[in-house]
Amino acid sequence: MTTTPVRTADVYPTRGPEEVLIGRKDPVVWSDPGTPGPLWGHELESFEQQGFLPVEQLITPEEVDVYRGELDRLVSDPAMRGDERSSVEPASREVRSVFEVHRVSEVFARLAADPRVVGTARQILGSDVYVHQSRINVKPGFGARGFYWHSDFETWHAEDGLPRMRTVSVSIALTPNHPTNGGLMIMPGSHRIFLGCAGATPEDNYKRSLQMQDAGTPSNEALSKFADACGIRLFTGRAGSATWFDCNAMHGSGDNITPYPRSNVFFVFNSVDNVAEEPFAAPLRRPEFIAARDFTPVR
Ligand code: 6CS
Ligand code: FE
Repeated sequence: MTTTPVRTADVYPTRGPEEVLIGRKDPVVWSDPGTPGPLWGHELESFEQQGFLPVEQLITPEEVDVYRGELDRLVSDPAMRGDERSSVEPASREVRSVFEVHRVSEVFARLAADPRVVGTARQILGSDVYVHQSRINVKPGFGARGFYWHSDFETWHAEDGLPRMRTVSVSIALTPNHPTNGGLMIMPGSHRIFLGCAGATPEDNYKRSLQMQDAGTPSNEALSKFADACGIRLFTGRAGSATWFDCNAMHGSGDNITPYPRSNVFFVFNSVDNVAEEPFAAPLRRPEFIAARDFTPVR
């Protein structure tokens, strides 16, 4: 007797025939006010309101040197170039991202488990957490491509089976984020509305979507409404700065045509009470290096 895969009710339908707007059904900050952790109460409130929290210095300049060195080592390792966990720039074929860096690299594993990092994720999500995805983005200069507007949760729900919005990302800058070199842009407050995208997920969509997303892309009309209502915030900061952002924040980044790389390390923490089920709107699961199936909490 075959057992049907366990999947909870789909409260965020997406990738059907029409685009849909659904009010968020989940808290943004899951821990009780006053819960101890790296963030102050007013910072948690700001995260709740905006859907993001910039941190001027999450790691020291000396630590940046260590992690930047590790990024350079990984990116220039010939073995990594051929590894399926590396994705390359469409034009230059330079390495664009390396996934699962918390498992590939002891150095990045330690950063994910650093109390300043995992402690903040636990404080926001109100539980133990595991790494759903990690990656280093090199975003070299001279034309590296950006990422078009999207909600990460829309993909993680549709393709990875994350049932609820109890997931938080942190992007830690390993090179300066200037206003000009393809920085992260987020629409403040956009995390409160789930935008279910139109259009079914093609088979092994991830092979294209990690270079340029098509399934899960909002319409121009929806993006115009979001931008008119929320505005757009560009994140700049020194190497060592970071941005925490909610899984459902509408965000994207531009191309980087300057000579200055915009490299970062990116961790996605998911609550152990929100583990991945079967995809809600995709024919197949994505590979485990993109969507973890090991739910062991980060200690
Ligand atoms: O598909 C994903 O999981 C990845 N894609 C983007 C553009 N952002 C989130 C995540 O790293
Ligand atoms: Fe994203």
